[in-house]
Amino acid sequence: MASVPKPSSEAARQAFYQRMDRDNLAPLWEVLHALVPPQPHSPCKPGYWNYQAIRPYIMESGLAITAREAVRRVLILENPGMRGQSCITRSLYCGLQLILPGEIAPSHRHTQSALRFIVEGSGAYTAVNGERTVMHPGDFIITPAWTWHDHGNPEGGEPVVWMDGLDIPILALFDAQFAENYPEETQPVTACEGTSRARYGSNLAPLDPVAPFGKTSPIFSYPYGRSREALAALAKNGDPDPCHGWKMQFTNPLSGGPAMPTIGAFIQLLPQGFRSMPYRSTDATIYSVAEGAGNARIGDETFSFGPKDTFVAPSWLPLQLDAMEECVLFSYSDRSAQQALGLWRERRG
Ligand code: 1HN
Repeated sequence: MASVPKPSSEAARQAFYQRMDRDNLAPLWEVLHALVPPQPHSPCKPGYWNYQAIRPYIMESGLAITAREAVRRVLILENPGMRGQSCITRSLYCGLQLILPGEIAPSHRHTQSALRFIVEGSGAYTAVNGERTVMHPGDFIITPAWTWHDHGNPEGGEPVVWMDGLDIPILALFDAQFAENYPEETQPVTACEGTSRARYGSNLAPLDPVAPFGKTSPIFSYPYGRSREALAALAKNGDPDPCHGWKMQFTNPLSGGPAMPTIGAFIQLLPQGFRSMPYRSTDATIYSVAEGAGNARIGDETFSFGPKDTFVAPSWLPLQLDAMEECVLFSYSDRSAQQALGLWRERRG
């Protein structure tokens, strides 16, 4: 009768591992628990950037290098638990980009998708596939994957700073990155400003349904005025959600789904004195404060935030928001990607 073999000694095991190691083999049982944790276990930590404290570095970058030489003059917001990895969460990149009057950031395209949330200043533009849109604080702007894009700030204007959010680590995970430069510094303007909004963002759509940017929204600029007006109207009716206040997702009008296939973007209003019920979800989320001040409790850390500040809540750590004043928060996460793959979970309370 076959009997269960006697386990080898620890020393014999180690010798066994060393022998197989030479053939690029490793025993699963030594790493199984770490590979399949009972709940998210991330190197991503809560993080907070006070805009008034970091603004001098952003402005100093304007003296250190031109936008042309830098290609993109950006200070990366690195997650404190993942320094040196150019990411704010495991799946997303975040930076603050400066463009000074008279500067251009040259045209290129890449398979990474980008979003912009305008933090300070007006009058700079971004161009996407031949159409320019002028930036104002609070505007949400998309650069769909593989679209030519360049930025500029006309002479005589003011410095403009925006938050860039990109899905760089997602493309890196899949090794699906491609990039190329446009043959000239700026792409030609082929459509007047507002064309995309007229065509797709006016509760109208062309009769022949074409999605110019595939799964990404054909509207590449969502002005703050419109988002703010919608939030104000919602707040006049009904009660805020206990976890989110009045929170809305930026959508792709052709699909009704999220504006970008990998990144979800949101805007929410918290009335003055609102204290949210703790909330956790599997999408680590980056917040930019458009208006107001309050406290964000993330896990066991608490940050006091004000206008233009950034904070990040990792996957599955409870987030609780306290609004000392009426607040408007922009946020983005990889929720679109997780939902498309059936991975996303949330827990209220
Ligand atoms: C990029 O193309 C932009 O177009 C900003 O403004 C930040 C970070 C990494 C790679 C490409 C932009 C970027 C980027």
